[in-house]
Amino acid sequence: MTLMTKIVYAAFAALAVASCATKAPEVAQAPAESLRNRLQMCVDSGKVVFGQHDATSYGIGWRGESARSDVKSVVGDYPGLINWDLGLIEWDAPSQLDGVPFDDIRAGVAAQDARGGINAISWHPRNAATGGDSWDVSASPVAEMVTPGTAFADTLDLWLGRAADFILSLKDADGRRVPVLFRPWHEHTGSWFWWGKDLCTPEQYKELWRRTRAVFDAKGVDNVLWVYSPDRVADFDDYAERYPGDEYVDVFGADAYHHGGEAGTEEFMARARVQLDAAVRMAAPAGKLVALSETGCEGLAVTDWYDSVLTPLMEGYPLAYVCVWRNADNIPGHFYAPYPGHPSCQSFVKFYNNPKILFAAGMAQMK
Ligand code: BMA
Repeated sequence: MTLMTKIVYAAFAALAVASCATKAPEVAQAPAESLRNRLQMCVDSGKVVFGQHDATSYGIGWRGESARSDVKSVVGDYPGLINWDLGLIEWDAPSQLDGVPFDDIRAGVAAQDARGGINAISWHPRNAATGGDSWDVSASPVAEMVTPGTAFADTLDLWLGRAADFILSLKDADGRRVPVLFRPWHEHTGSWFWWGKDLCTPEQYKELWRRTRAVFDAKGVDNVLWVYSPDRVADFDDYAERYPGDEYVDVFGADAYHHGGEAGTEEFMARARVQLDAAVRMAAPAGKLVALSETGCEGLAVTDWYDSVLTPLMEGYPLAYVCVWRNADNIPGHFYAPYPGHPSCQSFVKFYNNPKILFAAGMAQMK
C-alpha cells in the first residue's frame, strides 16, 4: 500500500467512524419482522385483528369483483386480515382449489397491504400418493415424503418450492415483499387431511415442517411468519405432541369451528378453550403470538354468534387475530360472515363497533 493509499483509507475510516457516531446505522427490517411487530403492537394495546378467508374473491351471489367483500357490504370496511389458499399451486395450476386465479391472489394481497391490512396463507395440497385432494386419506405419502432419496421426497421439494416461489412473488406497489402468516400442515390433530394424526407419526409430521422450512430458507423467503394450528385436542400434551420446535413457529394457532347451532355453543367454547389454553402456555415462555387461526359457525346458525359466542370466547386470551372461513358463492349455506340482508348482520355490526376489534382501517393505524 502506498503512503497516499494509506492516507485515503485513513480518511475514509475516520469519516465512517464520524458518521456512525452521529447516525445509527439503518438496518432494513425483514418483512416478517415488521409483521410480527405490528401484531405484537395489536396484542400490547389489547386489540385483535379480524380476518376472513377469500374475503375479496367471492361472496354470496358474486365473484371476481376485487373491490367487493361481503364484510365490507355489511360494515363498510374490509377485514383487517385476509386469508388466501394455495391449494393446487403444487400442480402449477393457474387457479387455486376454489377457482381463484393465483394472479388475482397476488393482486389481492397487494391491495390488502396497500389499505393497511395484513394477509395470511393456508394450503390444501393434493395427495401425492393417490392424486386425490387433501381430504383423501385412503393412503398417505408422508412417510416417503420425509425419507430422502424417494420419489415422494422429490415431489415434496418441488411442491414446497412452488409454494415458496409464489410467496416470494407477493410484492407491494414499490416491489417490496409483502409479509404473510403461513399456516402449512394445519389441523393435523385430526385425521381428515393426508398429513393428519392417523396418517403419519409425530416424528414424520415434525420432519414435514423441517423440510418445509429447509426449502423456504434455501429460497431466501423472508416474508413469512409461521403458524402452527392444531384442531381439536384432548389436552396440552396433545396440542404439543407434534410441535416441530421454537425455531420453526412464530404463532400458536387454534382451528376451532362451532357445530350444532345453539345446542353446540357450550361444547364449542370448551373445546376451543382447551386449544387456546394450550396455545397460550406454549407461546408465553417463548414470547410468541397466539391466534384463533380458523373459526366460524357455518351458515351463522347461531344468529348472534359474533357478539354472543365469539366475543366472549376471545376475552381472556391475548389473541393477535381471529379468522373466519369463506362465504362460498357455490355451496348453499357455506358461509361464515354475514351478507346484506342476513339476520346476523346486527350481531356483526356490534362486533365491528367493538373498539378492540381491528378491521382494515383500524389496522392502517397500527404501524
Ligand atoms: C373447506 C371448504 C371447501 C373448500 C376448502 C378449501 O373448508 O370451504 O369447500 O374447498 O375449505 O378452501
